Amino acid sequence: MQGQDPADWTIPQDWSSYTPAEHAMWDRLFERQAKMLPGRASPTFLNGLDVLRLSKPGIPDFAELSKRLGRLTGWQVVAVPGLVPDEDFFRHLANRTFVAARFVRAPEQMDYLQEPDIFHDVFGHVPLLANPVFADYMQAYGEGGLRSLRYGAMNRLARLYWYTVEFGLIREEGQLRVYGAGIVSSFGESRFALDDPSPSRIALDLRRVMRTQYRIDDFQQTYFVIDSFEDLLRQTLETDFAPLYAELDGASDLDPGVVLPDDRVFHRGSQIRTAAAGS
Ligand code: HBI
Ligand code: FE
Repeated sequence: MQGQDPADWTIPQDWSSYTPAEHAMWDRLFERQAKMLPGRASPTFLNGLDVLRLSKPGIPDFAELSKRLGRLTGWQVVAVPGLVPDEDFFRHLANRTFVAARFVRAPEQMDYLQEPDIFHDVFGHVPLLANPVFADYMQAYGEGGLRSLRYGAMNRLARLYWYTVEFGLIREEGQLRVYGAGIVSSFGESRFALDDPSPSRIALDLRRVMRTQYRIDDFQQTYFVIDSFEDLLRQTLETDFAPLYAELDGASDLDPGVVLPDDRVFHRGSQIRTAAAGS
């Protein structure tokens, strides 16, 4: 059992204290996504749901989940009160520990909540940690995050996390699929990210993503597409980030909705949703 040490931020999940209403909320959220994700989510994500037995009813017990996950990729899931400071978050990832909220959203938050709850963190993030390549990527991200703090470049790495781990798309068998936790855990955005003409869909390039700002209060205006998790990991491991951070210091930030001439564009978004919201 992890301690209460502040830099650790972990707390007991206290699984037995969940109420029937909280278990029912998890089941409602799970059923809704499980019905609409086949054919829409990356098969790697769907496979993770299966091998981790996340499809069984009720809120997962992190101790059981961590045993299964640990056998597959060495990752553990531990409970925290909510968002933890970046440095502590990175250190957990570098140690193959995924920190997950233990609270379940309220019924009125069914369709949107700002702060990640257990459904976002466990249904959204944990299945891909069962995949060895993505498990390596998340650990490399944590190690890179700790290094980025020395260059004051945390915000650039946060963008990479946002446009891959949270809101990433992947092209598999020529089709675009969702894999980002923020998308797969969201009923509305699982559709919007693939089907809606409003957002752009652009091939991921590290430099491009690290210059691109993001919205936290609405669906994304641009989704970045990777060719494979292997390619994402390779780009990250092969990059020497120190000179990249220096190079990016000379480049301007990009608004979330722009399309550049040398972007590899799968879909040029109309940005109608944002224009309408802005009016
Ligand atoms: N804390 N618990 C938790 N979960 C996250 O996903 C998280 C975080 N702190 C910071 C953070 N994510 C992002 O800003 C990372 O890019 C650092
Ligand atoms: Fe998240």
